[in-house]
Amino acid sequence: APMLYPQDDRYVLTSPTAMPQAGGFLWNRRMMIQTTCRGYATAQFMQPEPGKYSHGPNMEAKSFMQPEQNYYAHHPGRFVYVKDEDTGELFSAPYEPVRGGLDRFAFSVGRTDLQWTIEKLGIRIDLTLALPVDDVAELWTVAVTNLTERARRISIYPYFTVGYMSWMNQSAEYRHDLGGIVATCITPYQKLDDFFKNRLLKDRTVLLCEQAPDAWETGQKVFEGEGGLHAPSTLAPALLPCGDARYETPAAVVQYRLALAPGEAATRRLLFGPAFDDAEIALLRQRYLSEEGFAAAARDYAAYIAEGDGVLQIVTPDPELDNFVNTWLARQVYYHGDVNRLSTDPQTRNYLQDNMGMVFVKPAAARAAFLHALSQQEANGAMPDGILLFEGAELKYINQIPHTDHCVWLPVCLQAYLDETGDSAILDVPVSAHGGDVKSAFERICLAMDWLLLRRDARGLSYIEQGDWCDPMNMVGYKGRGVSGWLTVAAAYALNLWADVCAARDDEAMQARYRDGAAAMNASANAHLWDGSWFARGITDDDVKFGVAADTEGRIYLNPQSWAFLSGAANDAQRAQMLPEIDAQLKTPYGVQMFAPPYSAMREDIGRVTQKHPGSAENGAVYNHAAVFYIFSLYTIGEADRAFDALRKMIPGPDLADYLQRGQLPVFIPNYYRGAYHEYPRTAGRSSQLFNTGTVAWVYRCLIEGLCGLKGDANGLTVNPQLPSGWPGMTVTRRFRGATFEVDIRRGAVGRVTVTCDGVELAAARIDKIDAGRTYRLQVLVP
Ligand code: CEZ
Repeated sequence: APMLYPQDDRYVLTSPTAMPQAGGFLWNRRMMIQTTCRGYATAQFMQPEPGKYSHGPNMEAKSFMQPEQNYYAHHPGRFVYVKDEDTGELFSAPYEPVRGGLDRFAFSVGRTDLQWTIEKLGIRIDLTLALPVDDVAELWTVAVTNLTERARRISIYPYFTVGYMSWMNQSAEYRHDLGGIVATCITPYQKLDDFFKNRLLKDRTVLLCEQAPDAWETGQKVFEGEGGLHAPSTLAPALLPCGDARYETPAAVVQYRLALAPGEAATRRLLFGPAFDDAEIALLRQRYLSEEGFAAAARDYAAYIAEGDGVLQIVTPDPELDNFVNTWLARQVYYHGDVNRLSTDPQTRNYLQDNMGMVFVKPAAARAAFLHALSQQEANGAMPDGILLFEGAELKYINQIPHTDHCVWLPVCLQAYLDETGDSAILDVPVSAHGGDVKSAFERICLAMDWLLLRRDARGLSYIEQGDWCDPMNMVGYKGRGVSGWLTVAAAYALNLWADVCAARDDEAMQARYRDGAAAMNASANAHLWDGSWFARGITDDDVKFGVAADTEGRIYLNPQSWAFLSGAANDAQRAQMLPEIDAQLKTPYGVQMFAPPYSAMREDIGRVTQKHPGSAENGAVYNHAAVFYIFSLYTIGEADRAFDALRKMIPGPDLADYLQRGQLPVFIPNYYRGAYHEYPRTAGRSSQLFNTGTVAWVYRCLIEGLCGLKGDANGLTVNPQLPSGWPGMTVTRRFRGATFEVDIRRGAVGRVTVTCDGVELAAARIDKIDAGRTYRLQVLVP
């Protein structure tokens, strides 16, 4: 069997060692869990700030989700040790902590659960992890099957990491009354205020067992003994010691002794997660911990995930692309839009772009989010760095650093909403901000555009302060003079989009104001940033232009080029110069790098980005968010082949060498693949494994508007597919404004796109006055 293959709507990996970091993720409205194929797990839940219930072995720092995290023996995980009681032989599922040769290994990632099948010593272990919709709980099913012709006596020991919970107070014991292990802590704090804030935190971690175990252990050190996690000392005797933990690091491990006839199977269900008190623990148990409870949770969860199905299904000559688009892409878009990356103060640009994705999944949620964001606009038109989602939420981490791009995303993201829904009424919704100042959404966005026009230097270029889209570009303009080349053309693009909206409202004056503003910014970009064959990235506080041919590092950046295509700053002759430079300097087999060459040392006039490891993250990785801006821009200038080539490279595979190099399953798009293709070829292409990324909303837009060319506008659906030149055709099912479009796209001997709708050839390549509920059959011929 191949090492990696799709099976229905799942992906299966049959080696625990070929791609050790590869994993999958599940989420619900309150939590997220990412597990690797080998059993390590990272889980977070909202209360409402992100918290943990399964910890590392030492005090952990709190941070946002990070790329390329390492796993080690004591990393939090979910494991099941299996002991043959007759021979004493031991293995563990899914692979860690015992490791060693398994007879069979299959890690199967589904849209609604994660499964493993492991065989060794004639015993099969099937593990399933599922989540409910509205509670923080992992629902685990452990099935054990005797594959041999003889009766077997075995013990299984689910071992779930609790880890170092708190330096103030931590303990654990088995609670017969609740039917499981309960570890308890006090979230550590020092400020008096935190006492009052922390009172409602879920400071317990529980492992509840449907059937009472034969034995258990709750102390991490005792459990391991001198054997360590590879061969815990307490597994040798017949029974675990059944000890408690008193200001000792807790562990949750239970033992079931099973006597299995030939072919016989046994199933154990477990619930793992945080809880506030005994009453909540009892409730979780009652709600979920039974065959019916698990089945009901699975049904509800499947319905929840199905709400995120999106509006697009494709059949193309590239089945792996189809699989990703049809099974996984909308799911990742929905994850972003529904839980906002598990933060209470998403960065404004992330919030707006994640909700741009929601336009295709739950447009009503996108609408509410855009209005919510506008309600936090500042009096002068600026948008704050983050959008607070809960009463009492605070701007944290990067949101305490002034970035100047947030206003740009308003028209950019709203455009997708207007095209998809035609709901121009959103513009007239009154939005109250900063304590009662009421203005319509339209007026608020005009204010934001005015702010962009104002925050420019004498040359007409946009100030960057301590960052723009690029968070760590924090020292270009911290003295107050530096400007961003990308932001200048991005603002021009935003202004042009907004001028279109003004035009559609017959607001001639405002249209002219923003059209002129855009033209002025494009002119400034050309006057001060055009560097011969491409646009510079910016000009520092000390008047040094960077991202230019004279630079040995950071010579050409992708973002200013992409957005110059979008804004119209680049004319035809410039485009013809820029595209080959991008091909030559930025293209890699894993996608287009966000700049090159990467910085090898700090540039104090650029900032923190230059201190990241060369080829990682913003320091010249294939940063997919930047790559997808490029792809989107290519579709707007009719560069279908370049666009598709870069788009296809966002998805791992389909050949084995590519999978192994990226180390990731094709079930999500990560925020980056390592770049530094020429400097560090050994690591180039490696996935960050981080599935938080603004990329996916744009990938969706690229498919809708570019590849399939089935974009809405005020009156209906426009048809303009942009197939890569090697394709004879494709078919698309597109839901749009309540109707379904079955679209067959073929190449034909035509001079322009021609559309036949239910047998009738249309005068123009568009469908107006759409009937909700109707199914349209379109035959599309493209040149
Ligand atoms: O965050 C992303 C941001 O969420 O980086 C993008 C930015 O546009 C997104 O809004 C580009 O900078 O601070 C840092 O150095 C990190 O690089 C984070 O800002 C980065 C993380 O990868 C997101 O998880």
